Amino acid sequence: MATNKKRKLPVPGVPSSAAPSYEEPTTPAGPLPPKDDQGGPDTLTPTGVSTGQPPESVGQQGEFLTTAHGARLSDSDHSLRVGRRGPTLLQDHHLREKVSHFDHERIPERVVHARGAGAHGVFEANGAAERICQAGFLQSGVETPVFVRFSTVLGSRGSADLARDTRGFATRFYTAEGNYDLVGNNIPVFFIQDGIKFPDVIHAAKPHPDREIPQAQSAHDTFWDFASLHTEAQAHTMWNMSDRGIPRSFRTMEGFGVHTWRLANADGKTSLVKFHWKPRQGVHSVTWEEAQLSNGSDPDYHRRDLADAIEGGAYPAWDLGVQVMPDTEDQTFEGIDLLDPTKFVPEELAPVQLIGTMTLNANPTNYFAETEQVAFNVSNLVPGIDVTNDPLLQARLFSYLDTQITRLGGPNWNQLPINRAHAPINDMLRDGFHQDAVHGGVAPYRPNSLDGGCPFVAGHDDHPFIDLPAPVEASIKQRAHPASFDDHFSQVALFYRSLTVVEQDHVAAAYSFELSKCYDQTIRERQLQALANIDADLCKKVADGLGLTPPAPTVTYEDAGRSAALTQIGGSWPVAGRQLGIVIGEGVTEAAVTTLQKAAQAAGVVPLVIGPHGGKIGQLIVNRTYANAASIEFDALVLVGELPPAPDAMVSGDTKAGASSSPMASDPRVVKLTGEAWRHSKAIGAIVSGESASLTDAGITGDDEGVVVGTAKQVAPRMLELLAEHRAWGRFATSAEV
Ligand code: HDE
Repeated sequence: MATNKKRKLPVPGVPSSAAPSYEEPTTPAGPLPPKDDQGGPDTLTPTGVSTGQPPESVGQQGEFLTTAHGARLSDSDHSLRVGRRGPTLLQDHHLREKVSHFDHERIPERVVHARGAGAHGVFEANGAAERICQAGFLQSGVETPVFVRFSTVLGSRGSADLARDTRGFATRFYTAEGNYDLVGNNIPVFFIQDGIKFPDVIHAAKPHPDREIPQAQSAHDTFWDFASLHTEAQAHTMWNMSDRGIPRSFRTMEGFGVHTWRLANADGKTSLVKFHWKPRQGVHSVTWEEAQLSNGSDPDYHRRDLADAIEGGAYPAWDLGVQVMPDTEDQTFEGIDLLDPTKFVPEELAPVQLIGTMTLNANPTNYFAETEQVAFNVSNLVPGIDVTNDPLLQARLFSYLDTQITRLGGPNWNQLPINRAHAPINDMLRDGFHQDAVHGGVAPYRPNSLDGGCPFVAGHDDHPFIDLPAPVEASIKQRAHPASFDDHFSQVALFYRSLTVVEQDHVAAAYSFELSKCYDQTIRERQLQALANIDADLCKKVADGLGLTPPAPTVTYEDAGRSAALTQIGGSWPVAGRQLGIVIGEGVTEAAVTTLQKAAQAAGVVPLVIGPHGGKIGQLIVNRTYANAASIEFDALVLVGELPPAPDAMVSGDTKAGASSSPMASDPRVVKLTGEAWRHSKAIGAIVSGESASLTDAGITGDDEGVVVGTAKQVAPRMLELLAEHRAWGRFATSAEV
């Protein structure tokens, strides 16, 4: 994996590692090297030995176009035909090879988590885990290459990034003891307690089988039919309805291993742990309106954001942490059954102890080869990390290996470059579709004497994987769950009541939206009953939204308390990789813009100039125009000087521009942009002496919360402070004030 030197680009997004010539090049040249921000998997043989080749040498070599068997070609634009106007010949091997390969370019997309984005990086352990885990990659100072894939769950590969959904957070550590895959989510609880229900919940959440709609959404009857009947799903559903379901960025998500895992230290002493990824960028979300706007104007919002941040040098980083619980016989902690994946352990009961840091520092070189073909496997474990009897986890141990066989076309998917372990491999697995290795010897079996007894099993001192011995209660064979799995509501109430009023309002609005999209009244009423069992206030807000009467609760349980760690509001975080929109007009004072740009760049923020037309205004390069800028692109906005209507704003019929007879002093698209930034509680600045007509047209005054008016030198530092708080939270009207 290539590691990059940190660098800063003013505006990430350039498509190639070299500027293209205007005319088509005519002199033969080798393939261009990848862009500085790109990395590929290490070049290893199928058995894990380094080839010593640079990553970019693998796919393409030489300066000439060839067939797949290496013959140089002189023409790839014309098929071999009888004369100039006659039929095409079957003997055209190049046509057949080219088209036939194209016909087979697609592989089945993932059944779930089909849409994702990946990045390479490195994990460095701080040594704090040594006392509980013997895994080599967790020992102090050890650096391990990683590949991470973030994803949505429900949508197909081409769906929009900002669906309300759980996000996958899958990390592969290429450790010296074999690959370790931590395949988690951005939400610490799951819909079901037993893996046998997974096909049910996914069938319910996926588009209806008759018309295959809606795409990438839970706002439909089958999902709420299942969730309301199967109340153990209420916990995960509530997290999805909260702001966690619409993250601002993959970079601003927490990650969770969800299940409880069993670790063993060098002395064989075991503990139970929950894994957490804590983003150094903070945990932030978009508003629901931003999510909807983005799905229309930039459906690749999260994918672009991750790639741009890495390309721009704002490398996202997460601390890996563990909550450590004693490995007791009943495997419960403070009354929480650690084998129940619909429950989490509040951080107040077991603090998250940080054991290392992951930094993502390179984009993939090729989406298909890396992000699409990466095949995570929950049973990729290393010595010192073992599973528990969580029935959801147990089913996953089967599913991941099984799914890759169909998805990647056979049993040798472990040999694909992105899946190869960085440890020596000698596995006695042989043959099968797409066998890349040329295995030697005659005895792929044990015991043997013909290959000298090779390969040997590892002794204790050779650090083998150990299936940790675990007592199993004397029992009968049955399909049943323990009584401790019966509480479906207490922690859901805990989650809701731990949020601030702004966040609670968002939850209520999300339920109202989703249920209003259901056609069936019974399903709405049944879900309202579940909400009544969680929190009467929430139930009433949603019932009001649906025009229904809130029902009375049907269950009682002990209050599970509150957890301050669950709110996303109230704090200040690094701003690197955020985007600042700088709106300018003709005749702008360039010095003011330069001051803003310099201040932004010094903080790692990407300044994007938005002008009335493309190209340049004075010496300033325009990155977006009034016509193509979308409010969701910018985390904060500064209006520089007066911004009168541009000529194209007046074209009648331009719905985005507004009516041609607009009485506004400012361009209506700037007013719309500013109004949206206002509604989404983003920081807004205006560089004017006196009043800003654009602010006034958008109904905003200089005294409003999160609004700064003044000179560039006054506005720039204040904007960065406001940006660090993510939003001007006080601007949201809350139900508490009504
Ligand atoms: Fe997955 N899951 N899952 N899952 N999952 C897949 O594996 C499955 C579960 C998660 O970026 C599939 O390679 C079953 C929990 C992520 O490539 C499949 C059950 C959690 C990803 C599969 C679960 C996850 C997957 C689809 C219930 C959070 C994306 C393609 C027993 C802890 C990985 C693939 C990537 C992907 C099955 C439950 C997270 C079909 C049967 C719980 C992040 O094998």
